[in-house]
Amino acid sequence: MQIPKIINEEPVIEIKNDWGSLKIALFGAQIISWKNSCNEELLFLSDKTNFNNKTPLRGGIPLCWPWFGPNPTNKDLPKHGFVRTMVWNLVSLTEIEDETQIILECSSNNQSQKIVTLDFKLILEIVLGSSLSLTLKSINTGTEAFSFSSAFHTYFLVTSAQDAFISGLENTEYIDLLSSSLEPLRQTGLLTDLGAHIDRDYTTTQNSVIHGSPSGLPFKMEKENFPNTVVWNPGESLADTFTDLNAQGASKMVCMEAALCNQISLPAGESYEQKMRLNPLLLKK
Ligand code: TA6
Repeated sequence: MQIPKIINEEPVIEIKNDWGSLKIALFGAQIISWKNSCNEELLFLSDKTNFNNKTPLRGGIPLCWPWFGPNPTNKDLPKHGFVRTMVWNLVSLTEIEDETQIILECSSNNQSQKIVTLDFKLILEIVLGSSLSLTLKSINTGTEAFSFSSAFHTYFLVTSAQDAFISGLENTEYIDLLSSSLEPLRQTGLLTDLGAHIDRDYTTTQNSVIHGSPSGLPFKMEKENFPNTVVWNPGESLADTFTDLNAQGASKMVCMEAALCNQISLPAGESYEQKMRLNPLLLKK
């Protein structure tokens, strides 16, 4: 088993195989780098990320759980839940033919019980192969049902957010989270203008494709049990007000997120599996 390296004071697992490489911070089980076999970075990580083991890391693939966005009943609770600021355990790292599988786990503890009294265990399987796949298993280890929502809040690296675009959402409905109206709107054509402030919840979606990676490859996001696709960029001027991002960073990122925005109930003793696969549309090996 690999001993995590310490990068910026964070324990980080580094994986390399014929398909590329990954860096995974145990803090949040967060993938903070994914490179292809040509050593080209595919994910955005802000230069201003706070590596302080307290605040969420700005970039890569944060995991939002047990709620996505603000907590539905208590706005004082941390946005996007709390497992992105928990330290996860590395369970196994296995080579399966030319792919590498990493299993990470986290469970309710004193820290999480101070926020909400849920008894849970999460198992995250990451597989680096021709695609990058993440499977999250949420297990209710308690005696009562609880509700949760979730997301893989992926930050894609793009050459220019202004020029990047998303296909696959044409003719689907979305809620504009920047508007006070919750009236659904309909996407006509490709989703462009991703450099300006955008925050949209496409409510019933299948696969979508992001175009504009410096690798030259479009990336298809395939998902199971994540009905929503959320698209977010703060835009340059808002990004400049963040402590962990700036205008230059915002111009190089687009979040295209596999999300379950409406909470679902998980009965005691049961589990629920959700999957996201990121697939470069032309493979380089
Ligand atoms: O997924 C979009 C969103 O919910 C936006 O509203 C925006 O705030 C973003 O997530 C980032 O949230 P964070 O808590 O990581 O700053």
